[in-house]
This record gives sequence, C-alpha cells and structure tokens, in this order.
Amino acid sequence: MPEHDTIAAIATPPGTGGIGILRLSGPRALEIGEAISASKIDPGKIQFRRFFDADGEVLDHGLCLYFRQPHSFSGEDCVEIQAHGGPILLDMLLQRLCELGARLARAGEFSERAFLNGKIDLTQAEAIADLIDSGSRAATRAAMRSLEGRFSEQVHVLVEEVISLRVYIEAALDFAEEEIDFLDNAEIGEKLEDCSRHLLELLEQAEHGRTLQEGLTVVLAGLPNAGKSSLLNYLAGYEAAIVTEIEGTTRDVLREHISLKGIPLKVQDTAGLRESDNPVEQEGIRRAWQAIAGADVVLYLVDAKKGMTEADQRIIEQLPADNLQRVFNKSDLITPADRDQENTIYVSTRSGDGMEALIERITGQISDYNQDSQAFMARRRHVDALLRARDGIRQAADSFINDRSGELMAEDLREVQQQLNEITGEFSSDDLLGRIFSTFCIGK
Ligand SMILES: Nc1nc2c(ncn2[C@@H]2O[C@H](COP(=O)(O)OP(=O)(O)OP(=O)(O)O)[C@@H](O)[C@H]2O)c(=O)[nH]1
Ligand SMILES: [Mg+2]
Repeated sequence: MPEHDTIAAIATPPGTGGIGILRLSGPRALEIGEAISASKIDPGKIQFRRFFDADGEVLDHGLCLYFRQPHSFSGEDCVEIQAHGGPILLDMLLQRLCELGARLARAGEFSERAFLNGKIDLTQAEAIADLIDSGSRAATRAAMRSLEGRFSEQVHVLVEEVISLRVYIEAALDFAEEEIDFLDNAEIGEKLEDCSRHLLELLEQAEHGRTLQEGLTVVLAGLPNAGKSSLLNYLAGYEAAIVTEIEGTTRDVLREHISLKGIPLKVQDTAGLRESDNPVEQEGIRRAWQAIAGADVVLYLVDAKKGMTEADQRIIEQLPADNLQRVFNKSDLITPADRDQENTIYVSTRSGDGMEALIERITGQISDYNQDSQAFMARRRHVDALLRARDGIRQAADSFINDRSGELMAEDLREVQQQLNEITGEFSSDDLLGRIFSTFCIGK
C-alpha cells in the first residue's frame, strides 16, 4: 500500500549549477509548498515565488510547479521548486520543507511510489534508473524503449498466452472423464510450442538488453607475450597495462571500461596461460581462467610470428567455443602469404592493422541488434525470471507428454505466469522492491 507521508528531496545532482530542483510528493505537498512560498499555488501553471525561512526571511526565489494527483510522476500531489543551484542554499530549502512537515525521501522513493500507484510498472521504473546511468548511446536508446513499455508489452503478450492455455486446461480438468480426450488434443501441444518459442525469442532480446546495461565483458587470453596487454592499451587509448618483452608480465586481471561504437565494454587483460612454479603467477593464471568463465567474448591471442603452437591448441580446446574469437597479433611481422588461418582476425597493436575488423567483430552483433531499433534495456533479474519461466514451460511440456497429467501441467503453467509477472512487478515481494529501489538515486 502507498505510504501517506509527504517526502522531499533535492532532485538535481550535488554541486553548483544555475538551477537546483527540489521535489515534494504526498498528501501534504501542496500545503507545504504554499507554506514555504507564503502564497497560493495553482495547478498547471508555472509560478514565480519567494521561498521563506521560519523567521519570514527570504531564502531564495524561483519557480514553483504543482501537479495535482493523479496527474504527476508519482501519482500523488507533487510540488516542484526550481531554486538557484547552490548546495548550501538547496540544503536550507530542504530543511525548511522538513520543518513544515515533509520527510527526507529515501533513494528511489518517488519512483517506488509511482510504481505502487500504478503509474509505471517495475521494468519501467528500472528503465528510468538505467536511462540515468546508461554508459553509451545504445544503452540510452534501449533504456528509453523499456521506459516506453516495449519490454513490458512483450511480457504481457506472453502472460496472455500462458493464461489462455491455463484456462483451456483448467476448464477441461473440471470435466474429469474428458481429461484423456483432452490430453490427446494436438492443439495443446502446439500452443505449448508457440509459448515456448515466443519465450525463447524474448529471452534472447532480454539477454541483449542485459549486455547493453551491464556492458559486454571481453576477455583477452593467450600465451605469455602474445600481446594481450598491448591490445588492451590499444583499445583503451592509453598505457593502462605494463608491456614488456618478458614472458609473464601481467599477473592481476586488469579491467578497463571502453566504449566502442557506442557499445559499453569491460575489457579484461589477463595473465599469459602456461605452466608455472611461481605462486604469484599461478594465482594470476587461476584468475585468468575465472575471467574467461565469466566472459561474453573471449579473444584468444596468438603471436602470428610464432604461429599456432601445440600449447595454443591445448588451451583453445578448453575454451567455450560459442564466444571464442581467434586473433593473430603482430601481423606486422608476417607476410600476407602467411595469413593462412581460417576464422581468424589478423591485427597488429603496433601498426593498428586489422583493428577495424576486430572492433566490428566485438560490437557487430550488438550494434546490428540495436539498429533494428528493437533492443530494449533488461537486467539480470529479468533474464533470470525468463530462464525460470523457460524451465517451467519445459516442465509443463514434460507433464503433458510423459506424465499425461493435466493437473501437473496446470500447476507448472501457474508458476510460469508468476515468474513472468515478477518481471513487470505484478507479482512482487517487499524484499524485491526494497532491493531494486534502494539502488536508485535520491530524488528519483
Ligand atoms: N612487432 C610487434 N610486437 C608486438 C605487438 N604487440 C605486442 N608486441 C610486443 O610483444 C611483447 C609482449 O607484449 P605484451 O602486450 O606484454 O604481451 P602479453 O600477452 O600481455 O604478455 P604477458 O603479460 O606476459 O602474458 C612486447 O615486447 C610488445 O612490444 C605487435 O603488434 N607487433
Ligand atoms: Mg600482459
């Protein structure tokens, strides 16, 4: 249930600026706004006002806006005060609002109220935070699409499909003798198939959205001296990592946030993979494998001058094949005729040769996706819920095909519906909401 106190916060970022904005939301917002400005405030107008302290002395003057509920962001009565953007001044104004009966808002509390009042659903609330935090143009556009409701719409379509299937099955269950007939009905199998296919499509889109939100994790791996640190430096545009001709230079995993073609990347340079007696290097290699396990893309670097060695082959066999890209570095040291490897990108961190193709390979998939203007922002939470829903559908298919049980199937589908509703927040716990909104900024 929505709370009934009135909250206040500074909505503009800390620091100085021409304008600083304070927000009030709750049943006493108008009363407090009128008290601090010692005047009446009308809805739907922008009004110039003075703002006073407890002794009637003018603290500042600026603009005042009143949004009458439910026509406001939070769905409650809201007053916005646009004052001058000095941090001390804004604090004094905020303190005055609290003296008049407002309470300091918690992080994300305006958005939380908007959600509880049904103004936005949970994915949209999350999209606001992601829009503000987005680290690239692609991420910004995707967050806006989620805020516009593209993601929620698709979840709703899926929920409708599951509901219609449930209704169909549960109606048949009411006529117990007919259950056998109904289980022979091919239509159910087809509907399940459709549901499953649509869910997998949405899951794929959500995975892309999550990558945009979190950034794509690209791990540079290979034997010592292949040029991993040199490549990190090339992509970062500065000397982030130490480069020497000594094998085993890098030990720690080095992480750089790099934006390529508007795609946020977390590029990780790792220790060269080899047998070592040195405990420090051993730990570095262990961490390198850990980084590889968490990668969206692994670039496996080979020294082109040395070519693919047995040691390289042994490592490649242990790498996940689906997100692996082989890169032959030091192409400046070989002739064009030596470029005989398939599925390989040749680069030189020294001359910059081949970098375009490499960057295209890393960002290609995601930017293609974004260009068809379908990409929406998603979070790990959404992907997890969709994965659970996918498992639920599989379970339902199993109940249908193997157990021949309409009852089990109905129960499986009920759970699928719940997992999907968790995404948009139609089904949610206080705990989940607390976790989500506490990561927002104050005043949002
Ligand atoms: N000619 C040439 N030399 C390169 C190129 N890239 C890197 N090198 C040299 O190769 C050596 C090793 O480079 P690093 O970047 O330190 O290699 P690494 O893979 O990080 O090595 P470790 O940290 O030991 O695993 C250095 O002497 C670099 O100058 C290249 O494109 N061309
Ligand atoms: Mg290195």
